[in-house]
Amino acid sequence: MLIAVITGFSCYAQNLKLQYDKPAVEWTEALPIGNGTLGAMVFGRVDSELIQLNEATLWSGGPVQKNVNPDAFKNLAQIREALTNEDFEKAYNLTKNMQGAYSESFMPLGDLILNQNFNGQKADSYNRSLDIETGLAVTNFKIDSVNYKREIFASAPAQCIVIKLSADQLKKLSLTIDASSLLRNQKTIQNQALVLNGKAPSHSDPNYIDYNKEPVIYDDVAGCRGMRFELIIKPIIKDGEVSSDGNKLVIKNASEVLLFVSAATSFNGFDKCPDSQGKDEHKLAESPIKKVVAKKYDSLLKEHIADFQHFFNRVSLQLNQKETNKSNLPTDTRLEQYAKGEKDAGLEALFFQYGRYLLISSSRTHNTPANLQGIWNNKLRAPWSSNYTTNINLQMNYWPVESGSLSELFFPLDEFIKNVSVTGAETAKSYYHANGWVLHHNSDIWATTNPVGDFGKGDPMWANWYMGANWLSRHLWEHYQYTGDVAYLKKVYPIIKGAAEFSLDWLQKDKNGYLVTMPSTSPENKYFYDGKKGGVVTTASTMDIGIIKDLFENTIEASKVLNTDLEFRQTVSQAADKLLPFQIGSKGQLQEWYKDFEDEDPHHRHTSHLYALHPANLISPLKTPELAEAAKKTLELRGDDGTGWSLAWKVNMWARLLDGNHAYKLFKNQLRLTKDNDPKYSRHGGCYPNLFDAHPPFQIDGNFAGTAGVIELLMQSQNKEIHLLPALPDAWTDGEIKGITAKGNFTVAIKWEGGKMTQGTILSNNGGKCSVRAETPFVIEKLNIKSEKSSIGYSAVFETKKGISYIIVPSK
Ligand code: FUC
Repeated sequence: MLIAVITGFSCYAQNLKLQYDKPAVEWTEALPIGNGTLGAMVFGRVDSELIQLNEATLWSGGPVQKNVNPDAFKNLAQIREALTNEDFEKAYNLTKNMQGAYSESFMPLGDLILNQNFNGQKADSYNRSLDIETGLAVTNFKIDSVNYKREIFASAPAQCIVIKLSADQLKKLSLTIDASSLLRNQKTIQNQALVLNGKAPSHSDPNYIDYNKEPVIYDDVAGCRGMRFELIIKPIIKDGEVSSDGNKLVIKNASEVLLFVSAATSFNGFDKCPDSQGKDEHKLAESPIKKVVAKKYDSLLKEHIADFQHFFNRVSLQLNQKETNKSNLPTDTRLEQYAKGEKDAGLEALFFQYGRYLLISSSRTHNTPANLQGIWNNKLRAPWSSNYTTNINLQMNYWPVESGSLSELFFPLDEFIKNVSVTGAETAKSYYHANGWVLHHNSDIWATTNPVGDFGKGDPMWANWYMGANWLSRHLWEHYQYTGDVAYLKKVYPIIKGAAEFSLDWLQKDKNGYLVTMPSTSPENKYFYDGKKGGVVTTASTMDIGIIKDLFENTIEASKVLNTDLEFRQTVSQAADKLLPFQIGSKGQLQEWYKDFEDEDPHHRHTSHLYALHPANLISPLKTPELAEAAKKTLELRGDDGTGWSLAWKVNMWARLLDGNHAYKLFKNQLRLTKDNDPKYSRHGGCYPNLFDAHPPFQIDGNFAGTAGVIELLMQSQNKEIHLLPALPDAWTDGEIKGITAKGNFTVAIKWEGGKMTQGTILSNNGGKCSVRAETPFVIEKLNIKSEKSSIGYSAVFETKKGISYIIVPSK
């Protein structure tokens, strides 16, 4: 569907479709749809259509055990002593004693299979597509002069997936409908509907653990581990008849088939037994079906599109409109041509909007933020449990939520943070005898907060990382910064404060009187010491210092906004002043470690020590030019390759360094076609034929961070100002972005030609002061305020009125 966007400058159509001329073979060729809770991957196969299903709350396990490792604390003083004596090996081994159980895993729901017998006849005129402006996936093909069409969307208002099968001749639809699940289940036919009831495992080991004979278990003596679930598939047909064959539905000679797919679990909150205290999954799955069966397809589609576009249409992006438009080509062909070096700014804009599409489709369920794969997973043991990994990945998922104008979709993460602040307070107390709350590197729907690793079997390099609570608190603060919602800040302030309280207890004094963290790691890298020994556990990695400094600054700011907690503010402020300063190493780089150690892997995918540059804004070319230069050196040393998410993070970082061309180089790498089974296209970060980010394997964070990165190239709003076109790549000569959000709750539009801004618009949603910066001199129309030259570009400050748009044009 083409939708005209009235931009205020011009009227154009965005053509945002993924399309293919053959069915999906691999899962990463199938097309994702989702209503935030129910997800489906549509393969578009002709005679055996596969629609793989997920439900966002379907996880293995049950509520976390309190005080999971009562002996952990005993090791802490000894680790600190070993670190003071630089006995890194001892510190490493003792740190292992502080691990606990692994997080649980996100589970696949099942497969829906539609077998339509065409007596071996081949289809022609085949095409399938996903329109990301509507969330509608369509498969068309022709067999024996009949044109068949399958349409599918996941509706949030109707809380179900709607499928319509049609043909251009009457009574041509004969098919069987079956479902299966990798989880324990039983199928029945009830009221002409297929019903699959099942139970999730009581525990699943992560996919990288192979020492247990039974990695997936179902014991659930107390009814407290392993949630129940139900999947219902209900057909409504025009003409023909429905019957059953065993546990399959059989449809004969229908002219149109509507299928309604609904599913629910008994998940009732992170702290409730999912079985004995669980919700009634039957009622929950049945209730949407009861409502939709009486509705017309067209009105369900209309309702869905209105709901979806309420979010999607807020932002539009056009790049290089004069370039050859390739939107009529199959998406995989576009990716292949792009890999050969051909230009395709339309594909880049599609990838940008796809991140927003995926967030709208995966982040609308209470307590359940988008996980490592959003809500799409077909494996019993998904990579890294498809869990919440907090040393980068979970946070990255939410980078575009505010700037990409999807602020309401932050609520699942907001609720999750509240949950982990509860379990994390227990962990802080039992593990460290500390106040506040702590979260280590892995979590799940049960709000796990302990260090994972199965009690000493994991590597502290990833398992023992202490900064999850602190980093997530930045998201609460950012939500306030973007919305200006003081009532919200008041509600979440105790959580931000709790993270700061833990950090105050966690910090130790080093020999020079600086406050440092010990133990500490720099996820998931190693340093060399004593010649060639690889060390992991250290004192004060730069990331720790950056995260705590940022947290302290935000806590202080928040307490000022709320005019509260003066004494605590002073304590935090004194601690902030004593934090170990950032250090510049012998290569001119921002040092990653306490000492200027060499990295075991200089091109390591994590660029954790640059946290202060991005996502925080403690380092910037404007505020701290020397440190920004060191950060640049660090990025150069890390190189321009990496996993999907690593490339995306570097896009954001180069944008913050105001180097759009370097950022664009990384962004192009994000769009490198990846296919797991094709040596020509494998072994690199990039994206799959369905534009899912490839770590590889699929991991959705790179999609989201790529979207956020494009915004960072076109507009930044740290340093209490709006910077228009701060890092425009030369490759994007002309373009227009509309509807993005800047901190302070401003809606921003920018248009540029020949690499220069021609117009900016800032709509003030809250009123208040606005500082603007641009590369070239400008004037704010009507107010007649002229920009002044500054160390970087030109800037101006003006007072805004709520609801008023301000036009910014270049001055002669
Ligand atoms: C972090 C990364 C890995 C992967 C995993 C889910 O641990 O280092 O590359 O993304 O999370």
